[in-house]
Amino acid sequence: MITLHGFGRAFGLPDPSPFVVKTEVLLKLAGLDYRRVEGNLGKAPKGKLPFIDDGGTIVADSTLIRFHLEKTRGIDFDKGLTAEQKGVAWAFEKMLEDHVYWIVVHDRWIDSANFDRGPRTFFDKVPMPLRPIVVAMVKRQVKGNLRAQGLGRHSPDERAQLAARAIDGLAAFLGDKPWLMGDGPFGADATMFAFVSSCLCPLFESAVRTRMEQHKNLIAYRDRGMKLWYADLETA
Ligand SMILES: N[C@@H](CCC(=O)N[C@@H](CS)C(=O)NCC(=O)O)C(=O)O
Repeated sequence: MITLHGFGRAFGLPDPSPFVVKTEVLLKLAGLDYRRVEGNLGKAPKGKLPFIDDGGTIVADSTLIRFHLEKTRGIDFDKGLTAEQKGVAWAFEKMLEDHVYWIVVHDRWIDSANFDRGPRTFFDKVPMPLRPIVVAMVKRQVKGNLRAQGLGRHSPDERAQLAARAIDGLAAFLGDKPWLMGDGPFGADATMFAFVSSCLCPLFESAVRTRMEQHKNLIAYRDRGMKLWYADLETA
């Protein structure tokens, strides 16, 4: 049995981390038995979640977990796609993971109202009077990461422009197909579902969410994934 170390259900989402959701959907797509546990960042091999424990083999990073599942279980999450389609799917995945992700992080952690509704609750277990110190420290780290990545240096309007281009591209490519590459779902849908549902999360006000809500096909895509993989949460 595979153990998936994530953050746990939060914000009305399967997990606050899109990378954990992606991994869980990959496990579901593969039809593998797994259990979810609340991970400990201090014990995570790369200091990030998700990671999995597969019978004693620890694998960290959602993409490396995908490779591990493909290698050890003989699964091909892209089965049936041409090399060109695989390239396109990969480019969309990485646009979401390495670009849109940071805009989502900015929206959740730097906007005070969003932070109070969401990430602040991660610290509820930290005892007072330590809590505000830990919150300030982690917020400073996140701000530093956003600056290092680069998106933290842009104005809100510039970030919104960048997000709009990505979201409009995703919506245009999806068109009226049920899944990103057509009759799927394929591996890229694990990533796409994770990010579309994260961006549409009603808890947070953001330009990303507003833009995404303008695309009915992305909303329908999120709903399709919820129904297929998280019917329990959909009705919760
Ligand atoms: N490339 C990694 C990214 C994972 C990641 O960024 N996880 C975040 C949560 S969304 C995390 O654990 N951050 C904790 C930290 O940076 O301290 C993957 O695909 O799994």
